[in-house]
Amino acid sequence: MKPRIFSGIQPSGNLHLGNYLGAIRNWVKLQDQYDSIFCVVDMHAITVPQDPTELRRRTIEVAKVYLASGIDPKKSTPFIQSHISEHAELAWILNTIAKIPELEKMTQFKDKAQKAGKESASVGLFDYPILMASDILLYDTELVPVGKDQLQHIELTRTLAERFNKKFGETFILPKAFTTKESENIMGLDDPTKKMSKSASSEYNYIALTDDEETVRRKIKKAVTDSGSEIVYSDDKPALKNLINIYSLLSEISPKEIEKKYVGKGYFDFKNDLADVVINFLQPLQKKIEELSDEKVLKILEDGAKKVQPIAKKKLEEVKNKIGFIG
Ligand code: AQP
Repeated sequence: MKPRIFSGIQPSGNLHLGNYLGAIRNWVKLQDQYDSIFCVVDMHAITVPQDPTELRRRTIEVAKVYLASGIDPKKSTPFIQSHISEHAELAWILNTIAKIPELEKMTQFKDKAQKAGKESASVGLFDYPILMASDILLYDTELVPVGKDQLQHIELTRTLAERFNKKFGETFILPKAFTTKESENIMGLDDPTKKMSKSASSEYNYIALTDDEETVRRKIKKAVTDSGSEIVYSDDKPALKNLINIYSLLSEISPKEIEKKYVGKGYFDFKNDLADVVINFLQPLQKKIEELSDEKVLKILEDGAKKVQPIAKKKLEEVKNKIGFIG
């Protein structure tokens, strides 16, 4: 039996290059070696307000991106989180062994609560990492391919699994995070100190996977750069480093080679070529997305839910039995 990986993306906005380079790209590579489960985490998405019609549309859209990017339903299992009620049930049980300070120190909660205004942040937003732990632990996941921003949540998942195992006996596998060095964090085009994010207030923060040619050129033109005019890959130039990373990951040309290519040239040439690289990547992906019908995608998601349901059911029954619930 192959070891299992689990990961997911929230249908909370337009998917962007960060989601692709930080997560989906790795999933596609890993699906041959691992028993792969990829979820559209709609229950996570509602931790911040969502328009119901948009949520439905985006849930299907995220699944289309998975499939168009190369997630193959013959090798992997995509499904919608809310179709498997065990996620919420296990999250409730894990809530009872998690400690409030453990959640209070989660960076993502602090950032998002600040964005929402502390008074308006939902309890669901606070509890988000526990639901994520439940997603992962339900399926005996060994590896979780995520972007760097999620590492703290995986650490908490391990802590909770260990605590449960100690208290009630061996039940959960302790999962490990999987990240790749280059794609650890794709930063915002408008601010290289913050990650590219679908819920960013400005559309100039991200390149959405659905952006058209004109939009990509406009956003890259507007992307912030550092002082000086040379194209160098260095920590002192975080904005440029981020743009070179995107260029490199999408073109498979190393940052060193990119530096060489632009000796004697400036930002104008570099940004023009970067826009070409991004557009050349996005256009075939967008064509594949358009070719997928909603009906076909929903069928794949339903089949996926049917496949994972018995795994989730069995694990939850084991947990309920161990904590003393009458089956
Ligand atoms: N900027 C990023 N760089 C690398 N990886 C990223 N991911 C997200 N942003 C970047 C990875 O994408 C996966 C799905 O993320 P998510 O939708 O579950 O939530 P998120 O991490 O909170 O992503 P966003 O885009 O910032 O969404 P919002 O704004 O809705 O919260 C994860 O594996 C994540 O690491």
